[in-house]
Amino acid sequence: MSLREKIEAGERVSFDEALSLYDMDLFELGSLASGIREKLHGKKTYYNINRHINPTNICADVCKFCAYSATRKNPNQYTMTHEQIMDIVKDASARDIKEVHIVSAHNPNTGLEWYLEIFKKIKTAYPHLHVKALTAAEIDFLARHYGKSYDEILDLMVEYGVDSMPGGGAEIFDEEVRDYICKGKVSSDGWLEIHKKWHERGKKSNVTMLFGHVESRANRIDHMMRIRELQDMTGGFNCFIPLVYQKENNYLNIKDPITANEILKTMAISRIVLDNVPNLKAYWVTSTVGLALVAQEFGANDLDGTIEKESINSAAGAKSANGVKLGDFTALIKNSGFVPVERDSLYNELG
Ligand code: V47
Repeated sequence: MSLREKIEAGERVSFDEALSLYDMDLFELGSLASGIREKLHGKKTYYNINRHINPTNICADVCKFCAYSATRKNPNQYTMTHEQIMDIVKDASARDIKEVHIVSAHNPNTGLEWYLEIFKKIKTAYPHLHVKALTAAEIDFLARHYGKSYDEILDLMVEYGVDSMPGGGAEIFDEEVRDYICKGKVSSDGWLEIHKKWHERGKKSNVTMLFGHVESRANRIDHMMRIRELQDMTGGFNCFIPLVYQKENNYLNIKDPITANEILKTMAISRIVLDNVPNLKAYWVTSTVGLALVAQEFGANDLDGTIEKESINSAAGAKSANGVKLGDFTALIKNSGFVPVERDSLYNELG
């Protein structure tokens, strides 16, 4: 049986087979990934009406790829008050958002309650809003800084109203690359352990991969394999999100940006390898809207959402600072031959 036939038959691919897929013709790979996407989701492309909030950019960590942290190249430090955050939520909820996605830097000065009270205040005032908050990197930081275990922080998150966890902070699991790009941050095992514990509480999360910097193709496949292994155990990942590295204003100094061909191949391969993760998100913020639309032909069935305001990736050069208008978003999906379907944060269809 050829590798193509094996994939078409729905059989699982090995590490070596996955790596060899990079040698396949782009369009052949696209048709294989599309076949899987169609079986799972038909022509539907999901989106979510959401608001990103990044409450502080003061960070105890020093990731080389980050342009957002004020302790790196960004001179404009800020920490929002809860009142400022609630004003943002009030304003956004008037536009019928369904989710707030809250990711902060690792601020050592606010106290643990500052992080947690945000969630309780939002859930008390807007119980219908889904709070997606705290990456495993933040959880690891809070646990270490405040002398708590992962379990204690995760229990507090549940108590204060966090509904699901975003997939940030995964970067690349390979320890050598990780040491180079984000030494000192949550380890790969720590990241996976936190998500495992979250899933064991009956909760869902996402998982990202930051690619297009110093990592090799083998590093990407290794990253996907570690996700697949955990997902076999817990089934708690809703969505895989490959994040394309943005090169401005940071310390990685990558001269050659990754090509569109390599991005689409990586998307398609992830759709094939991650046979147990239901959704593949083309995050338009880092891929550009245009390439995210093309990625629908390479396995992606989710384009995230309107976002409204985005600070982390736009600091590094992405054109996402002001989100995208809902009408434009759905029209673009339709015009590319797919069916836009609004979803909630747990992938239930709305409407
Ligand atoms: O973890 C930081 C990444 C992530 C850069 O779960 C960069 O639904 C590219 O995780 N170039 C935060 N990426 C964003 C994130 C996310 C986004 C959308 C949806 C979800 C979800 C999660 O941004 C960080 C880091 O990997 N990042 N700097 C950069 N220069």
